[in-house]
Formats: sequence, structure tokens, C-alpha cells
Amino acid sequence: MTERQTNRTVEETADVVILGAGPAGLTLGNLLHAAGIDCVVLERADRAHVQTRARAGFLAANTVRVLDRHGLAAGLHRRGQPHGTCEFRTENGSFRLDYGALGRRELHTVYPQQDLVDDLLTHYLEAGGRIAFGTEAQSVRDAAGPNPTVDVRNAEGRPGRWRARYVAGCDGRHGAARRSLPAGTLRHQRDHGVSWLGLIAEAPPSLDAVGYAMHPDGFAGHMARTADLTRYYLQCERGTPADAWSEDRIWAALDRRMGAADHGPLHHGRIVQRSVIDLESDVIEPLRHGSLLLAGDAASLPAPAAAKGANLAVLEAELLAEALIDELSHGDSRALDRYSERCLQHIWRAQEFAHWMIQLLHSPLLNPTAGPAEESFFHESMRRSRVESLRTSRTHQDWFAENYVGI
Ligand code: RFL
Repeated sequence: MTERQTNRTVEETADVVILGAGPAGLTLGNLLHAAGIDCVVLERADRAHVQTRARAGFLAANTVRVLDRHGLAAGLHRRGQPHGTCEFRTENGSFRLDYGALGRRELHTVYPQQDLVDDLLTHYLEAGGRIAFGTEAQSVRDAAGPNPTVDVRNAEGRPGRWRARYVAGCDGRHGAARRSLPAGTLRHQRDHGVSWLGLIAEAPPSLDAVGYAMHPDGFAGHMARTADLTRYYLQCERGTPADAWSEDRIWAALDRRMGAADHGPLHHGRIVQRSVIDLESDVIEPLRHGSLLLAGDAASLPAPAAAKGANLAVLEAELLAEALIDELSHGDSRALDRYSERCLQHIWRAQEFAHWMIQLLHSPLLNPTAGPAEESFFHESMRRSRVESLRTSRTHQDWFAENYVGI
């Protein structure tokens, strides 16, 4: 690394500049640093924010394998919980799928994303990895050539610049990497027309399974996080402000939709986090633009109905690390040339399954963008038939399990 002062801007260098300290950026940083590659992570937020941002919780078996391979899974083995059951609740009764005993017989590990990020960050720093918090990438320049630069601004607004051989855009959907893509880059996108109120409740899980309720009022979801915290989702009207529902209204809706009268009461508790999530998906294609490579949500946003985003982020980070190590340590660029194509295969698989889940869980009769009433009834009948097939067909259940945990 070198540092030099130009007129007003400090310019620093690293072989790989990684934008973003989420699961993608920190997995990549750990793998590159362990291989002796000169890299730095630039993160817009401060450390406390990064370590406490609650998002994902269901880690796929492959994610655990990747983290295990690189000695990054100690925390999740210590505190994560194996999980292999989901329960569907409908107007016509409920059924459970022990997906851990179906398909490839793989389990999820329930481990809050903020704990995973904390583990990755701690490991990276203890190994001597470099990270700059409070440093927001503004744009990536000259990515078509071999010496891209990243213009940054620190928390006080002071500008700076990093010069690199490669820039890894792991800064999410609204980051600088996406903003810096050349004109003509494809962004395939879909708005599923459905919104969720996403909640974290200070209450123990109420079921020993992921709960999916398909109720005439709309979808409700239950997902364990820890012994004291549970994530809930409530389908809500598009445009609903996150604070529009009182806690009483939230619990009344969750009780009704989850069928507390028939299945037993939910453990109520304080709502400690809430946000409104419009279910949208997109895919950038290709994921490489010269010296700029995208991974994680920056590469593709899968709607969070199938718990794929953090899992894709870790998988792509490993593929990208291997490709960059081949190129920078051995001068072999073949894996880097194939990086985009390899990731896109996994991304489209995850997108297809997330789309399937969204159609399974939401009645088009409640979705104003679903089309004319006649069409909605047709789609609603197909949706019910899909639920019935999932309830009764072992082949369908095996397919579900393979895709639900698979990545
Ligand atoms: P992240 O985690 O968003 O991290 C990006 C980081 O980049 C920083 N950043 C910048 N830094 C510098 N300069 C800039 N210009 C920057 N712009 C942004 C940000 O501060 C941040 O620290 O992206 P990454 O690493 O790609 O990881 C993606 C995952 O976070 C995401 O896909 C998952 O959370 C999706 N997701 C789930 N995925 C799963 O695999 N399993 C789940 O159970 C699951 N549940 C969820 C989810 C996403 C949810 N939300 C937020 C919609 C549940 C929810 C509610």
C-alpha cells in the first residue's frame, strides 16, 4: 500500500478495493487477506451500525460449508441453531414439511446476519485486515482499464481516492458500484407488487418451525432468530409507512393470520425493529465490467421470500476470491473470465425459486397489480392447487426442500 497527497485529495492504493462490509465484502476480504492479497474494505457506515444491522437469519448448508472451508464458521457452530421444518397454515388446515429429511436432506443454520457480520469482521481485523469505516464510495472510474480508481468521502465530507487493480462492488443495491456501471449494462427487474411489514419482536419463537400463513387478510410469516427474538412478516398495502401500525394492531393481525385461536397463542413482545419491504427482484448482467466486479446484493437482489440473498453473497464472494487469487498470484485469468457466467447460474436458480415462493404465499386477489379479476381468480385457483400439490406430493416436497435450502 502507498499513500500520497495530491492538491487536496489523499490517494491510496490496494490491489483489490472492496466496497461494503456486508456478508459479501467481509467474506471476500477474509479470503483475499488470508491468501496474501493486498486489499482494503471501504464501508460507508460506522462499525457499530454494521455489527447490529438485523437482516437475514437462515443460512444454507452450502454457506456453512464455504465458511467452514475458510475457518470462518466457529461462531455459527457455537451459537447457530440447526433448522429443518416449515409449517404452512391455510384456510383449509395446516401441514408441516420436515425439509431437513427431504430432497438433499440439508438443514438451515439459524444465525442472525449481524452476528455473522460481527464474526467475519472480528476475524478479518484480528488477522490484520484493513478496513475504513465511515468511508463512502462515490464512484468507480476507469473500470474499463487496468487501474480503476474509487472516489470516496469520509464522514466529515473530506474527499479521498483509492487506486486499485480490481474493485469489488459488494456495496448492495444502492451502492456506488451499480451507479458506476457503463451505459447499456442490463438490469433485469421485477416488482412482485407485494409489500411486507418486516418486524423483529423481543419475544421467543412461537413455533418450532418457519411459519407461513396464507390468510384471506394476507400473508403472515414467522421465523425464529434467537431464543429471545423472532422475525415476523405481515403483508401490507403498498405505500404503508413503517410506523403506521400500532403494536396492538400488529399482534392482533399476527394472531388472526397465524390462526392463534386454532394453533395456540403467539408469544407477544416489544417490536424492536420494523421496516416496509417492497418485494422486488433484479439481476445485473454481466457481473464483470473490466476491473469492476459485482457480488452480493450489488449483483442481484432476490426478494427476501426465500432467504437467498446472504447465501448468494457468501457463495459469490468465494468464487470471486478464488478468481482474483488465481489472477493476482498466478497470472491465471480464466476463473475471472468465467466469474459472471458461473454466478448468474446460481442467481437465476435462486430468483426462480423466490418467484415461485412469492406466488405460493400471496393471493393475487389481494394484489392490485395482479391484473383483471377473472385472471386473478384463475391465478388464485392455480396457487391453491400448488399448495395442495406441495401438501400431498412427495416428489414436489423433495423439489421444494432441495431449492429451499439449496444455493
Ligand atoms: P449488504 O449486507 O447490504 O452490505 C452492503 C454494505 O455496503 C455498505 N455500502 C457502502 N459502503 C461504501 N460505499 C458505499 N457507497 C456504500 N453503499 C453501501 C453498506 O453500509 C453495507 O454495510 O450487502 P451484501 O454483503 O451483498 O449482503 C446481502 C445481504 O445483506 C442480503 O441479501 C440479505 O440480508 C437478504 N436477506 C436474507 N438472505 C438470506 O440469505 N437469508 C435470510 O434469511 C434473509 N432474510 C434478507 C432477509 C433481507 C431482508 N431485508 C433487508 C429486505 C430478511 C430481510 C428483512
